[in-house]
Amino acid sequence: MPRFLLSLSFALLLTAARLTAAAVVQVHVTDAKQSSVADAVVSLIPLDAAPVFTPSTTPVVVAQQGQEFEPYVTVIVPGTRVNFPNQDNIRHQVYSLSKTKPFEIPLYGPGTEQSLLFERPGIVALGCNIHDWMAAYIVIVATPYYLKTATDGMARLVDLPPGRYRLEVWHPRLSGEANREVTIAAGDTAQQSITVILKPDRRIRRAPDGAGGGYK
Ligand SMILES: [Cu+2]
Repeated sequence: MPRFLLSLSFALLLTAARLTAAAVVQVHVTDAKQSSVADAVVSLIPLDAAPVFTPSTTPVVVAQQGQEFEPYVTVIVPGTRVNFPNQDNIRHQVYSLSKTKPFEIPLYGPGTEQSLLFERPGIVALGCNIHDWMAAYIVIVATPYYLKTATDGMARLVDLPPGRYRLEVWHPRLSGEANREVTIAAGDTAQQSITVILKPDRRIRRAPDGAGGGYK
């Protein structure tokens, strides 16, 4: 092949790669005081095509550990099963009053596990009927593109097909809504900064260790 044809086809190949190359979006979530916000759920919902997502095949775990839920915030897609192992030496009674998935698991003991399927997108606030301070959230998002912010308030979403998305941020203490439309170009590494208004932390403080709260 003549050299110019070779370089032409190489150039065309490069262009094609650039048009379809996956993009990266780095989202930084801060509060009104410009402090980084951890445990915020960042999701990108495709607007040009219906999102395709598959539930995780490995079990997603929300444990009861030291009379707390662990982790505090869990993000999954619809159709995901979540296991709730009791890793304490006392019993717990996990429930949710949320519209997305109201449930009440009967009291269950140390070393046992209960499991539930989450089919609808939405927010599920978890509580324990025995330990008032126990609180956690399961966020079900209908998109494969999601992450929780780390302690530096950052979420780095990769492998994004180019196109238009609704960028949504959710946090347990979010006041109002936090979303915007973004257009992602092929091969791009985009930065997005989102400031959220957070309500005061009203979590119930647990009793100091040894001061009660156990229920055998
Ligand atoms: Cu409990």
